Amino acid sequence: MKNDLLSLIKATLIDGDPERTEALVQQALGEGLAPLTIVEQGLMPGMTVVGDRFASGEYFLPQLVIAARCMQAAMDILQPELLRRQEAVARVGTVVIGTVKGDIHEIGKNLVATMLSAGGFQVFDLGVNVPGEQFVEKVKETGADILGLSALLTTTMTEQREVIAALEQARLRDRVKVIIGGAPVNQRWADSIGADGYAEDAVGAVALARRLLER
Ligand code: B1M
Repeated sequence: MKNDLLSLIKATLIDGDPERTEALVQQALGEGLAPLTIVEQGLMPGMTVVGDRFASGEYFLPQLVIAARCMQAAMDILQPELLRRQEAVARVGTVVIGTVKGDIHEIGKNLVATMLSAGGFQVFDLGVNVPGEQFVEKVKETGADILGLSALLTTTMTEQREVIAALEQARLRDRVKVIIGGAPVNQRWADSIGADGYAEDAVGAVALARRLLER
């Protein structure tokens, strides 16, 4: 039954029907499904199909846009739930996060920011298309422990390296841990640009951030 509901949610992204996504997500919560399960087993698989169909030329930009709308409608409902369930967590550190310059993908970054907040971090989310100088300024201003850089495009992942260079130039690199993520990047890329860590998903990002602050 729960799997049926998750499959239906997945299908709404593929079909591009935000109102139905919203209704089914409400129903799933009402039936006791955990918000993160809805994200990981309903919404994200749907988004993966949309992305694959876009890559193969079967779908075009409008289908990407509407799938993003479905995701956003779902996250508007799920985000408060994700935060509410972790209310009692003690404050563990401060994170500045954003999607790098040239890149406007925000869904994954938003999810990472939400999970970090739920995991006890104070989060300053700079949004999308963030220039390196803005990351540097915010790290300076907030004294952040962690800087999170999201990139979804092979053409923008190199910007993560530029931000690290900008931190070095501002003599802030040894004061902040840099974590990176996004579909085209991996641990090897993180190592090659001198980041402190890479996380594959939002849950992994929280675990990584906590681990880095324990050292
Ligand atoms: Co675009 N897009 N897109 N897109 N888009 C991808 C990324 C693409 C892979 C699709 C494809 O071809 N299969 C492809 C990139 C190819 C490449 O470079 N290798 C692509 C392209 C080409 C483009 C455009 C260039 C299309 C065009 O205009 N011709 C254009 C670029 C715009 C720009 O940024 N300058 C573009 C535009 C868009 C929309 C605006 C329409 C929309 C985004 C809307 C929005 O965000 N508000 C969009 C979407 C929706 C996608 C796909 C379909 C879905 C992305 C998504 O939201 N996934 C995507 C295909 C795909 O990923 N399957 C695609 C769900 C989200 C929860 O996952 O973002 O991966 P994700 O985040 C995960 C992890 O990656 C990780 O945790 C998250 C949660 O688990 N993570 C981190 C992310 N950030 C992290 C940071 C961390 C740690 C973990 O630490 C700091």
